[in-house]
Amino acid sequence: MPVHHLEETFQQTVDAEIKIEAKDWMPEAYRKTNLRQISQHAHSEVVGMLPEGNWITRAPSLKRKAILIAKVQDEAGHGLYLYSAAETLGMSRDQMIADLHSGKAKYSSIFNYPTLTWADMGAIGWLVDGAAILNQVMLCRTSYGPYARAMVRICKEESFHQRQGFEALLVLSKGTQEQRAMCQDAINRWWWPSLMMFGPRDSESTNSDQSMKWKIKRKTNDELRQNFVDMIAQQVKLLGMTLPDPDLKWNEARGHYDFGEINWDEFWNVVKGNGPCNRQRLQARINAHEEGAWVREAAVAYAQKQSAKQKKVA
Ligand code: BYC
Repeated sequence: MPVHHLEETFQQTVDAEIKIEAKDWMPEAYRKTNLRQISQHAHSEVVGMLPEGNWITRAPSLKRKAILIAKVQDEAGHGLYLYSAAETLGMSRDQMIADLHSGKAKYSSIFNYPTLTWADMGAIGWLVDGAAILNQVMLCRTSYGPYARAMVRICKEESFHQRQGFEALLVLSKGTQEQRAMCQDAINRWWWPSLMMFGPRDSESTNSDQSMKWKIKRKTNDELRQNFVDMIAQQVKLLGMTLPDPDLKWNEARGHYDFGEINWDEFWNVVKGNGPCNRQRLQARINAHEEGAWVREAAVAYAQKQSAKQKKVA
């Protein structure tokens, strides 16, 4: 069949909300865009373990420590489901990880900020996971089957993450003067970077038009960012805290909150590798990979022994 017929049939399949599966014909650019997005998403989950992992040994109680360990472990799991989904598009996990380590592949800007106090664990859960969930609920309906199915389970786990973060902040917000100040400070530092997670403005978003047409993305960056602001502007009232934006104001005519200008120079600076923790995060991943080499070698040796044994029996 000529390629333009294949492309037409492909678009009709997408428009009919039928999932695209690994063995189906797909335009090369569709395969590449999904591979880019899913692998970046996987890298974000894995690098995302680092800022929170920093607080496991310093959690204020056994209960908080157990919750934090479970959450960080969940992120590792999310990385694994997503690497598997990405592999169906024809790139090995080793190659994806090599691209992360060489700086070729991106991961979310948000994980290049430091976690300075315990309240940051709450702010990450509430704001960062809150932003992630809005994006990921949309991705449960993405057109590529393996990605959509991975997202369903991830979203269930993320919603627990967000609630535990909000609850941790709620406790601080009812605490001493110092605890309340720590809570407000964490919100101040994480608010703007959380808004940046949704990516550049739609007018600057190079991939959005095509990704919307192929239903890889179901909502644009600006739509999701607005949904997030509307949700958080309400929830922050329950904490008795404020968001660090003097321009945040309900707009009756639009039925949405207006909000201030994001510092896009800061965003692009972080995306290009020059944020406060970019080098530290990448180095931590490279070290972990190198230190884990013996585990991979042992697993391969064991698998070889098992298959040799089976061959002998056969
Ligand atoms: N950071 O054309 P655009 C989590 C890049 S993990 C860095 O709009 P697209 C969690 C973008 O890649 C949350 N780079 O792109 C884990 C593109 O560059 P390339 C991670 C960014 O793909 C642990 C360029 O800017 N979630 O939840 O249509 C603990 C132009 O952008 C960012 C996902 O990965 C950014 N923030 O839309 C706690 C969700 N934004 O690749 C929590 C899946 C943009 O062309 N990803 N760029 O060189 C997506 O939904 C989309 O990829 C995005 C961007 C909405 C992020």
